[in-house]
Amino acid sequence: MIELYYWPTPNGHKIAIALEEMGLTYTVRPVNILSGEQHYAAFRAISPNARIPAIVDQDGPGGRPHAVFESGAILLYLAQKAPAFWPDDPVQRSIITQWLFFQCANVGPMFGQCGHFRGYAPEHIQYGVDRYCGETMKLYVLMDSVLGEREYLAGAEYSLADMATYPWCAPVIRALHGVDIAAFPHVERWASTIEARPAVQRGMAMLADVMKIGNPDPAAREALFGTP
Ligand SMILES: N[C@@H](CCC(=O)N[C@@H](CS)C(=O)NCC(=O)O)C(=O)O
Repeated sequence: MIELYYWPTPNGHKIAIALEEMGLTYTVRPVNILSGEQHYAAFRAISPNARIPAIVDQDGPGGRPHAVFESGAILLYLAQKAPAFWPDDPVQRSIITQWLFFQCANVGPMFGQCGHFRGYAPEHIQYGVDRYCGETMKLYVLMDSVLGEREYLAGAEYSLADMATYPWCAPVIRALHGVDIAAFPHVERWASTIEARPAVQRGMAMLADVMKIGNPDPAAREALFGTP
């Protein structure tokens, strides 16, 4: 049994989607990041950076519980455990890993800061908006060009890279980032194809009612953006 420490955000959705796609048995352990549960010592023992998602595989290697934090590491762990979405071909594995790391190192951080400066900063800081939303647009340009040449980010097959990237390009999130999707027709085609997958719909729906995009109240703001 896999325990999924989760809240319905783009990084959480990646793992909810992957578990659904892979058909692994799991149970959801909600971590309310708006009320500060990510800072509890018990959770930090699993996820030292105090962020969701994290998993504990009660049947880990050697039959012992194994905890994993960082969404990219979780996706790689699950793909190898299932096994699923982890092709035998080392070249294809390498390409998938590259686009997965591209998401974790670029799409997540830049889109996240774009959303922060557009939607959450307590004061309007134009430099922050320009810097991060500008980087976001550059990443959309790159993804649009890649997806103009192939079906999915890592090639002809749907992969871990798409599971990681799609939640950051879902309609409600790209609206937060001020993305005019009509300007990126290949990303739009790709996102629509992924949205139609039943496992993606189940993953995106997980605890969907508890999280609203918008300005957090002061307590949530402190939980999310406060000093240590
Ligand atoms: N690099 C991490 C990022 C995880 C992350 O930023 N999670 C956010 C939700 S999307 C979180 O837990 N935020 C709580 C906080 O910042 O206190 C990953 O990919 O897992």
